[in-house]
Amino acid sequence: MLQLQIKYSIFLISALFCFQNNLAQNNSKTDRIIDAGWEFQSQSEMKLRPASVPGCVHLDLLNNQIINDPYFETNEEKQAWIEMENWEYHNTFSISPKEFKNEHIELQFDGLDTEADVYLNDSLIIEANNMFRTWKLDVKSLLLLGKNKLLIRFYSPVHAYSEKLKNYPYPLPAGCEDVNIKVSPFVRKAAYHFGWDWGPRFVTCGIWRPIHLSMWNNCQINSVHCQTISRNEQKAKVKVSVEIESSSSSGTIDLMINQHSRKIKLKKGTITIQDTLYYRAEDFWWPNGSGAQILQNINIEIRNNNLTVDDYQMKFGVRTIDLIQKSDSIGTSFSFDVNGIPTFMKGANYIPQDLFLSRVSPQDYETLIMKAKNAHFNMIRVWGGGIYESDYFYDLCDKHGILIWQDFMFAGSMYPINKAFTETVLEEVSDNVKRLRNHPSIAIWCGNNEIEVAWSNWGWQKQYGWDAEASDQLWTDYNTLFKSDIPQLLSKYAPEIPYVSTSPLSNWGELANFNHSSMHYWGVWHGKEPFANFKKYVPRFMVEYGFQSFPDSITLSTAINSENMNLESDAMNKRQKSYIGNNLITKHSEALFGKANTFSEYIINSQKTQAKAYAMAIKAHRLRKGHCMGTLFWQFNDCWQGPSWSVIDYHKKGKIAYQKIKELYQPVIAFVEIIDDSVQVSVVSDLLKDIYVQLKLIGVQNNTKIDLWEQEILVHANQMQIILHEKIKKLSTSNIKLNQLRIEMKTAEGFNSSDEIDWNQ
Ligand code: BMA
Repeated sequence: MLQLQIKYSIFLISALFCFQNNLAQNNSKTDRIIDAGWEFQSQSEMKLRPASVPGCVHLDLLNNQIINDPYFETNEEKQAWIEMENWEYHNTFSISPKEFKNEHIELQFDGLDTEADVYLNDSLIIEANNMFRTWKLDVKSLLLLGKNKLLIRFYSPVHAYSEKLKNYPYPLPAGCEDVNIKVSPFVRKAAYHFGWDWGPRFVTCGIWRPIHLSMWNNCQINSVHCQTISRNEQKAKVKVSVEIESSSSSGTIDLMINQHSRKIKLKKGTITIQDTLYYRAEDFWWPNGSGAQILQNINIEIRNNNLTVDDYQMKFGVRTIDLIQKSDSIGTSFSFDVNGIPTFMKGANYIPQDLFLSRVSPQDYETLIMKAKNAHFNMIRVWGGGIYESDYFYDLCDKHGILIWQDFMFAGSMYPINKAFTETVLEEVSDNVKRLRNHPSIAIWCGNNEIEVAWSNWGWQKQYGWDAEASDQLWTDYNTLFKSDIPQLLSKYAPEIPYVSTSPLSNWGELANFNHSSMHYWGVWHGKEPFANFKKYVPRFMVEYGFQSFPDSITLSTAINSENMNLESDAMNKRQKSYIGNNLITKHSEALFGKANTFSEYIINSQKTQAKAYAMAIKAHRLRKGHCMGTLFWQFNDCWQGPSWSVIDYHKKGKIAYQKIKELYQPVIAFVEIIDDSVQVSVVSDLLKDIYVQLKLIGVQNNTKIDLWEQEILVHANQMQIILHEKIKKLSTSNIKLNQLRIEMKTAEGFNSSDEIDWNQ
């Protein structure tokens, strides 16, 4: 009897187990984030305190009142000790019996900054060495039912890499790092954390992006790739590729791609399934100013017996993008065709919004991208000394039509390229390319910032004492990574998006170079050339140029005590990170607006001076539309309260130049120039349709205005047109000596502009 009872109980238990196991098998994939309950400590103090995840050690120290605001006064230097410590992050999380039944339980770390060992229940599971990578592994065999321990130990990159640095055969240029032991080229960590010429040095560390625990059975969607593979004026063809990972070698599943269902035979490993979707021209995605930003829903689902196993939703923009680099009568073009239309790019260079990235809020992203959209940007460059931005950033760019020039994260340095370095970099590239490639905003990948131009023009070989052999080795390694390994990976994962190995491709040293390709023109600022040179040096595509100004006094006062609100104070002086210093700002602003009586006046004059510089440059670039097909000024935003080339300060306040740029980037705009003794009026249109504009030319003599000429003109789509070229004597009957000429433009669509030029003849 007892035996029978035991048998019966065993049958019941195993039936229940089978039933539960089946349930687990049929369960859809679940994902939870391990964000609560974290604590941190330094290895030298060993005292646990509450921590925030995602976050970083500086913010945790701040929240625990161990340190004061890192951005305040000269706290940057007082807090340098933080980068010399190792920091531990501890947590426990629990696994329920139901969760434990899943076939696969994976831990995924979206971002660990940077050099870190990860322990799960005292087993070392990951040795992380790259802030930009996603680390994922199946930890089912290490998990315990109930409580599990997670420990992440972050090592000071300075300590971790100084040995490697010592053993490396050659000294390496290291961005803007300004300390004795320069480890930044060795660490795959945001270069600006080590200091840049617009921001402080805070070599922070921590869990900067979420940690997921995801559980699945049988199979899951690994990645999706959507690409517009062909397009004509009527329609476009989109290829959707879905990579499925399966742990079972038999059985079938249903794969749904936008309601289109098909049966898939499972096999162990990964399989890729493709589908084709067709869209009409009305559904195309366009950049801001060229048309609407229509996003298509792409829904992918795996089903087993009518139950969802895994699903994936995204928004996709149907568009093609081509980078045109052709030899022509003057040199080499550099321009983008979007949906086959040559598109003049207007925008700026973007830097990370903070040194401590977890405190950049969705609201911060929205404010900045809306400011870009409202100022008629259609392109932003995510610069290589920062980070691959958050998904939300690219979602907003998709939604508002801002194309992205995406650098890979390398800037102004040479790297210790060897097998291990290349391996982690290629993982980083594939993680980020797979994450970003479906965004219609991604227009171009660029290998790095300024390495080729520096190699050929900045005298590195002499400065770092490399002999021929060293130079040869470094250059070969560079070429292997940026001209072979990375493009090879891109041709596999995102062949539809153009790639250039570096920016710029041409150097500003010689006038003839402006007929070739992409350019960073730093003659004004680093070369201390006059503003008028912006007019002289117009490239085929301007990726960087700029002039500094100070942020507003309210913004500065959040970091500087009132008694130090002057140029001479240590606190203010140490905010100026460019070797050029404040003197150049003072020189130009005094020449234009006179000596400032107060510091507030100095700030305003610096901003007016910057606005003038940017206006001169943008006018010159737009007037040469055709020759020049893009203008991206340096820089859009700030990462702290300090003087910089930005037009939006750390607290998101627009500087005077922001307003000016908003006017200058309008889709249609009129400009006046004086060429010899003639007045020339031109209209530039980036619109894709013809439009009538009303133009009025006015002469100004002190406070008196004289109407000189007026006309309504049909301006052709996407062109620069010279409307008037006339000797001033023919336009003005009066003998009054004019001080200024002004062209005013109005359109029925609400575009208004006015441009003026001093008349000294
Ligand atoms: C550019 C950028 C940055 C720098 C800026 C100003 O070349 O790439 O490296 O902040 O110059 O010097």
